[in-house]
Amino acid sequence: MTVLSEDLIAEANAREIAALDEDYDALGRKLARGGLAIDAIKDRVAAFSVAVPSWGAGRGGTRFAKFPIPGEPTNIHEKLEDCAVIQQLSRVTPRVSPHFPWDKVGDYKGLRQEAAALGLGFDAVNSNTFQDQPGQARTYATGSLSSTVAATRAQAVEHNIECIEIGQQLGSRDLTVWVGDGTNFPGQQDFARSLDRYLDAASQVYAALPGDWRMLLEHKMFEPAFYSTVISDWGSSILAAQELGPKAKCLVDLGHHAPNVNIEQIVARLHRFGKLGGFHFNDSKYGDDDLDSGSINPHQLFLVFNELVEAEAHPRDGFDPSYMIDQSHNVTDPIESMLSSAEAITSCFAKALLVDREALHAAQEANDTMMAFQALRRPYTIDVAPILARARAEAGGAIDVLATYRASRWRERKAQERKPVGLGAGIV
Ligand code: PSV
Ligand code: MN
Ligand code: MN
Repeated sequence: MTVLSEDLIAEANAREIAALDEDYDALGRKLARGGLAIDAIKDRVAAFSVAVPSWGAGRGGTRFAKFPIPGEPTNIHEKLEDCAVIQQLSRVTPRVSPHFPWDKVGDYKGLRQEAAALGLGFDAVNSNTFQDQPGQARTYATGSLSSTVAATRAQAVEHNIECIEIGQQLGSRDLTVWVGDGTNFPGQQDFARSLDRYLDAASQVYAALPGDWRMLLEHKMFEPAFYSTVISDWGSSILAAQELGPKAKCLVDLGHHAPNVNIEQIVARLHRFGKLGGFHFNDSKYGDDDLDSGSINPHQLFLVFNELVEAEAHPRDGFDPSYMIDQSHNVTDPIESMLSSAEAITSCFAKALLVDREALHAAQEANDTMMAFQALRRPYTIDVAPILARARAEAGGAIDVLATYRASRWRERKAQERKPVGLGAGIV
């Protein structure tokens, strides 16, 4: 079952194919001069994928406002439909990362079948102990896994175990744990004892992981706690992961670091110690902005992928990071943002594949700084769009994803069918 008409995509592609062939052939000749076979790069790109977040399918909003749009999904079923649109057009987003209890339903086996019928699977399951939910016995105002209140810690452990059980029914194999636990005042809590409590509770979650599962620890420097956060940085994250055991890995959300931190170096460090578990891709100008991937600092995204391609070529203790998008779409149609982000992420991967690693390593060994830099600079400046478009078209996706999406009038059609969200006027 396809959500968009295959004919619509085929007709749109027919209008673009001649220009794409020309661009692909020209790029192929350019790459061949450097000893690269464009078809081999295209095959690697065709095998690449990144999961989309169920929560990213709706308009996110900020602490101050939310501006819903007509036709926005209001439940996990409608979110899956929208994710299927992204996958049908882009062919790089075959999995959805669900968040609980936001995506709670009665029948998870049924949900898995529903997703499969739409051409989708499930990625990492995200637990939520950073908000109180209606009917919840204990508040997380004192923290969750690190709370001073034993019954609250037990509740948070139980929720994470429930997420694992749901994930097993959905076919996931990772549990992503981000806790907002921390403090707003110096002296509010003891740094060491908070971490002890977190580790003790997290180890109970860890003990419930099925054999082939991983627990991805997501760190974040601040927000909602503005003085200290229990798992605040990659240092705390890797120490916790090392303490918990081999199935615990670190997840890097690109927006969760102090300003100007060298994230690509963190990636290399985590890989060196076998603890690179995955990513939440997004972009950031000031903090955890959840802006669209590559919209602010595409160069950083490229440098991250450069480390990933390097790591894959030199696996220390395996190499299997989960790639997910984690964005909040406040002023765009979320489908368009995720189409554009998936393209930005995939193009950084493709550019990283173009790096002449022999030349790079030789320049590094010879301390030839300029040539080492040029080994990264040259591929970064190459427009890889024809490679991505060709890979998409061969898989049945759209050459021009955004134009084809607009031509489908998906959102307008859904605006007629779906119930309106909140107070959104929706008229610009
Ligand atoms: C926290 O800021 C975070 O990045 C975590 O991944 C949460 O699960 C997600 O955002 C919620 O939007
Ligand atoms: Mn995140
Ligand atoms: Mn975040």
